[in-house]
Amino acid sequence: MRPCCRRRLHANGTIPYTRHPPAVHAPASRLIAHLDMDAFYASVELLRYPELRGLPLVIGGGDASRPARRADGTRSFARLRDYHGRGVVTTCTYEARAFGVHSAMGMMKAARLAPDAVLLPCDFDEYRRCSRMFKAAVRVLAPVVEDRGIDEIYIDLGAIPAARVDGGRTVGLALKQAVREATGLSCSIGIAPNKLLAKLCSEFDKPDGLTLLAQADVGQRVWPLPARRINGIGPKASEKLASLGLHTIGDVAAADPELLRERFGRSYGTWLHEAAHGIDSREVVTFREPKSISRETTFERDLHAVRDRAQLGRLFTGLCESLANDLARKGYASRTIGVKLRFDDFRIVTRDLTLPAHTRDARAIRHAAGACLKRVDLHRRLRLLGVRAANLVRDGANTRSAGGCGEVQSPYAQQHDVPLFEGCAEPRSGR
Ligand code: TTP
Ligand code: MG
Ligand code: MG
Repeated sequence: MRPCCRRRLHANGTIPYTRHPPAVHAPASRLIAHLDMDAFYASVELLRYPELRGLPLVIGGGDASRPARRADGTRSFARLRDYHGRGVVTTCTYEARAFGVHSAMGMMKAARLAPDAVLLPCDFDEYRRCSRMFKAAVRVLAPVVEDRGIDEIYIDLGAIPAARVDGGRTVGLALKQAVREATGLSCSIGIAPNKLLAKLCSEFDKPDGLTLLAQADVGQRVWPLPARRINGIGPKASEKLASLGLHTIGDVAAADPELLRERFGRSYGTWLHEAAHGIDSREVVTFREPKSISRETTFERDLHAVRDRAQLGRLFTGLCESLANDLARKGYASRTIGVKLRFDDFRIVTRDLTLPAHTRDARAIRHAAGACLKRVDLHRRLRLLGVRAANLVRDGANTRSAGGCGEVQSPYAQQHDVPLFEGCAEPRSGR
């Protein structure tokens, strides 16, 4: 890589840059697609409630927002204006986004922007089912796939000769068609020489988009974008970049890499420089062992360990049970069980415990998580509770058999000495 514009800071602390950042040598050309489903959870809901098509729809309500059947057979839906609580929007349709609503926005704020929007609760089982279906459809055409979560994948198109002919356009269209036929859902695809650019450009033409981006297009199509659009530049880094006068990806590309290293550390500074030049040599990884699996939930109102003991007990047990189910479904067992708590002052506390043997037994998880909780000062009220399984091994290897490590027994709290919160099991999931 050739050094570029080695200049020091301006007197005002900003990094000087040139209008035309110099080219940086890129590795041999590859062809990688990033596929991301459009408004995924909301689009899945539209499959079963087609009468909501074209309307603003927000996903993230609780059980109270479940649709009801009227006497005449039609369905009645909850509206956002009727929502009271402090849940956040999980996702929403593009019609709702037109009102300024977006994922992670507080529901009450969303209700002010789009009071007439329809509200539905999450159905993770259905989203997971559709996720498996779209991924299977892609693998029929292009088997080298990296799973990046419930609604997105990277696909290595290198092994598909047809993809070379037109830069991947025909294969991209075929992938979109296959996903639509398998699920009834639309997705957006970006095709580029690496994962970083593919992920970036899959968003260029959402929803239902297909974007091809070559290395030579980086200057024209990528550099004008805000630095935050790069996956890996979060709010803190973009704030720090902005304080240095670096707002666009082009600004970062033109900045002195030594200065970036000085300000952001050797490794992240080097990565920033390369990412801004559209350089990324990561391979498409077809399988990755998870480091941990967790479940957490934010409460509708703050709960106190003593005054809301029964409710907390039920939630806690439900989390442990969901976690045990996740471990069983994914074929893992865990030796380190941890808890995460967020208090009403937003302070986060975690505790964990390493067991003598691996387990995925819900009772053993509940017991270990309860022991972790005993090590936390619970005088303040809680906003969030989470349970985490780490130190994972695959299927059955070296696992504890007590209670049957394969099948999770449910409900189990009635049969068990619940260490802190008490109550019966009621499975409930959080993200
Ligand atoms: P995204 O792909 O980020 O969003 P999306 O598919 O809803 O919309 P887009 O068309 O912009 O891709 O996330 C996939 C799903 O993950 C989304 O449907 C809901 C869920 N999700 C959350 O639960 N919380 C979040 O903060 C985000 C961003 C997504
Ligand atoms: Mg998506
Ligand atoms: Mg996504």
